[in-house]
Amino acid sequence: MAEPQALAPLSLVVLISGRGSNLKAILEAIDRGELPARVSAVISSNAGAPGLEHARRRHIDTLALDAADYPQREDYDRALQGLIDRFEPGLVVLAGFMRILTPGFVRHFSGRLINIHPSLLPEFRGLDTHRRAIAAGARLHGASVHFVTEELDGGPVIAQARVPVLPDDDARTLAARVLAREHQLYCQVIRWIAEGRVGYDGRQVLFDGQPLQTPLQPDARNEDAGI
Ligand code: NHR
Ligand code: GAR
Repeated sequence: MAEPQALAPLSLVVLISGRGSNLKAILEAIDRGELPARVSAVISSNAGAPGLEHARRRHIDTLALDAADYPQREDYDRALQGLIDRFEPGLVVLAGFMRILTPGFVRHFSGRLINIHPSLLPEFRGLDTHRRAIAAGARLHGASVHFVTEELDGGPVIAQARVPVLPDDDARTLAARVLAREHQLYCQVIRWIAEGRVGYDGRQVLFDGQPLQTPLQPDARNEDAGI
């Protein structure tokens, strides 16, 4: 029998627009040896994104692509695609990336493009999710990781983290509670993809080779059932 081989680390390109706390959580999980991946590049839609600094400090290639230089969305996305392809990533990770991506871009990276969205999809697609969840009287909120398709926040969901909405919550306190869970959730999903346990066949999510019926809930605890 051959010895089990260490997996080659999955090469990631991470796209951000702002703070970059999910990026930071990914880098820290890699540093702790919990994620068999490497961040090959970080690309921001905004040159002033604080998240770029995390990457620079670690001597990771960073790039910023300013929308003002590309009046047409297709041109921006073609340039972005060209930058990403140079790194030949196994996975492209949207981490607080705030631009809608064109169908050609999404098709090019199909099956290797994931996003974390701050709601329990299919609820609250789009922006401003925490305020909208509170306004709707939701008792349960959270985050979802999904493969990106042409349909905005409509791609197949891989995994979710559920978070209670507390009576005194405002959008800020709720966002902070969700964000802490996002960091764990995103690292777990990227680990499954790196291990080859999660994939996408163009239609549905596969987990250990089987179509996934409902989103995974990596650290659901028994008491969640009572929420
Ligand atoms: N692109 C496609 N094709 N499909 C998805 O599912 C995508 C996507 C691009 C980004 C992230 C998403 C989120 O998690 C995401 C998913 C930006 C907007 C948006 O309206 C909406 C959803 C998401 C990201 N962006 C505005 C735009 O015109 C700009 C808003 C701003 O700059 O503040 O691109 O929520
Ligand atoms: C996260 O909450 C992420 O889910 C959300 O923005 C935040 C980014 O935080 N993403 C979107 O709303 C995508 N439209 P971060 O920059 O600290 O990772």
